[in-house]
Amino acid sequence: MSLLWQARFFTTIDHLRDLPSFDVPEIAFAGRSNAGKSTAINLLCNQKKLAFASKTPGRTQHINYFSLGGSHVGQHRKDATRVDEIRAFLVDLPGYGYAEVSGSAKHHWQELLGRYVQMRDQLVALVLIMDARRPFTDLDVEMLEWFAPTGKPIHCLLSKADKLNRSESTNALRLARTVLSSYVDESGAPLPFSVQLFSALKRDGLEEADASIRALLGLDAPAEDAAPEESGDSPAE
Ligand SMILES: Nc1nc2c(ncn2[C@@H]2O[C@H](COP(=O)(O)OP(=O)(O)O)[C@@H](O)[C@H]2O)c(=O)[nH]1
Ligand SMILES: [Mg+2]
Repeated sequence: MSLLWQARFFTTIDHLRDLPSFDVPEIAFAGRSNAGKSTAINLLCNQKKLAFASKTPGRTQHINYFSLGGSHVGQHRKDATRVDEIRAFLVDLPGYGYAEVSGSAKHHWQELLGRYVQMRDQLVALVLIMDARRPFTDLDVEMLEWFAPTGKPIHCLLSKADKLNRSESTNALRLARTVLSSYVDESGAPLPFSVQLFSALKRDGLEEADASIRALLGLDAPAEDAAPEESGDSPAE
């Protein structure tokens, strides 16, 4: 059982001034509308309706926060989250590139997304979800380039990998690695960007994604009061 299974809805915000002021790490999920972001979050968190997955894309124009820790699986939904026990947040960003969002609303969200990923200190990494059949669209590249200057990691999920056959998947992964390795810092060192194939439908890549997210959030470190001799054994997946 992953710690991500403890995720529960925390808050939804429309303005950056309303971002939670907790000093815990958060990881944000970004991607084009319809890329499979909600489906991926639900699967990773083992909950059917945590994030809103829909056939009508573009509906979730808010930033949704899900807390990890401070609650327990099986706890009643209405029980209060113990905010002092929250260990991390998963952040569901509004999907970008939805054609029917009007000009000014689109602009508002693009700007908000850009400022959030560039300025947010608590943000430790980005999970960028791209359809494996058409990754690195202009808006994905824009997101990559907004975030690159922070020097923080991006873990890419090439989603809906079940739509590709074996050789297409291999090629998609290889190509994505090539694109990502072209991003370097001022000294020419590669940025901490990684990528994997992911299929929510077939649950392919689920363990790898889960492990990456937990590692990026620093959730694998033993709890503070744990006896030192008990470390070393990792819990079963
Ligand atoms: N074949 C396939 N379809 C998927 C997968 N993940 C999501 N989808 C479908 O893609 C559509 C958009 O998914 P959703 O999670 O709502 O995308 P979001 O807009 O990025 O949150 C839905 O119809 C999903 O059922 C996947 O792994 N494989
Ligand atoms: Mg969604």
